[in-house]
Amino acid sequence: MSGPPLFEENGAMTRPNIIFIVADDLGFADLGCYGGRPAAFGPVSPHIDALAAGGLCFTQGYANAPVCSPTRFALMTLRYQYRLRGALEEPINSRSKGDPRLGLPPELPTLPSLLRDAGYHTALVGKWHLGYPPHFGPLRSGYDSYYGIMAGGVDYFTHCSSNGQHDLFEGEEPRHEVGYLTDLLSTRAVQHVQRHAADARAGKPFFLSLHYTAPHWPWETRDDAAIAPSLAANLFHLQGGNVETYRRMIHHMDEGIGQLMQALRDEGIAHDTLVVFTSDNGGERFSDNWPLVGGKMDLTEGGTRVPWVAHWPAVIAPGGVSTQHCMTMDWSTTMVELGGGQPLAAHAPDGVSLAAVLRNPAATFERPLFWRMNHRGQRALRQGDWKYLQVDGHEYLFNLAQDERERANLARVHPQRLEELRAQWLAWDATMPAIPPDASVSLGYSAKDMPQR
Ligand SMILES: [Ca+2]
Repeated sequence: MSGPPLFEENGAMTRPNIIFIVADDLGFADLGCYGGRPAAFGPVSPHIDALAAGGLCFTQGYANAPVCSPTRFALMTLRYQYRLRGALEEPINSRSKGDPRLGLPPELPTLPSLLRDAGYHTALVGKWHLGYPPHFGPLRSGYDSYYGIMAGGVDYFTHCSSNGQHDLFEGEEPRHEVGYLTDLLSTRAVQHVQRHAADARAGKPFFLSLHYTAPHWPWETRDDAAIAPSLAANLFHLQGGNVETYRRMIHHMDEGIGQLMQALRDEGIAHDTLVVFTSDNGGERFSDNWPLVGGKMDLTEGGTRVPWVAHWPAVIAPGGVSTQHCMTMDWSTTMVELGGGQPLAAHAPDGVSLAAVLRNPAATFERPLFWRMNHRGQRALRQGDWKYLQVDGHEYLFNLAQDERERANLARVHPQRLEELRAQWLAWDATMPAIPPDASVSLGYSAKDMPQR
């Protein structure tokens, strides 16, 4: 389980501080380091691009789901989210408030609880989206401290969710602050690093989850406070937004990440801190998922393939690119392992550790990845270069090495392979609880609001 970088010559184990940064609905090609185009104001993501240049970029990394809360269940539990009733909501919405089934059960071991038990200080700054108190909440699932939002999305200025209720909390107490949410989260993260740096240097590492809501709707930049009151009735913001606004929202997050990295350097702990950056699902309406097709809610590649950047000077060589196939729960499993956490046998991870890949990006291994969605009856399996996909009852077979845009359907060319992969998917699905009839699918808009492709 451990390798050279975890042990000093004297045998003492050195464990990294860990900062896990999640963007919300950020697409595969929204960042410069993933081929994104510069905006009119300049590069969109210079600080994240610098993290990639100084660390390791994954080109074949995925989210556990193409929508928010299911991916977060997997992130927290190190397991396929389909095992939990709350994760079968696509996604959890404000109507689930008070429902004792629809959240992350506090008795389960989690990424933060396993790290806390291993001696880490654990904190969540940002979005939770795994059910509401009194039944659920970050402080009940392993975080020592919490500052952020409980819902799937809030207005960046009023900090109210779709049902109009205030949704910014310190622990479980409402917190009222003036400011643009992305900046408030960045400031908190920087303060957190400053507050815990001395402990970290003295041997008590920290685990900080920094879950931005950017660049999720509503389409507000730091300069758009004036439009916030007009959005309260519908945060989906179907009458607004554009690519330039969207890119500025990413840029504001990127600036915060730049401040965070500067704080790590100022405190002298950047070398021994693992920073991971990703998105919880594929991009939404203004996102760039090129060359992938589809987006949020889809099991085509644009809905699930997301950026994965890892930066850890003590261990990861700069400038690396990895083709390792992986998904969210693999990263959770990796972080628990690097932190010396011990998953419980009764809740054995479905995730697989990527620690060896961080040390040697050329050392890839076979990693079949499975998905399913209630929405449109979608199924997907990635196995090597091949992908089995079902949408609306239609089956497809793609060779992603030749066609990652999933336009060249090989189902009739390779019927035997299609059959094998379908059988593999069905065998996996049989190990997961079925989708109950009352599981909800929530779409914010339809073709009557904007044309589909
Ligand atoms: Ca999301």
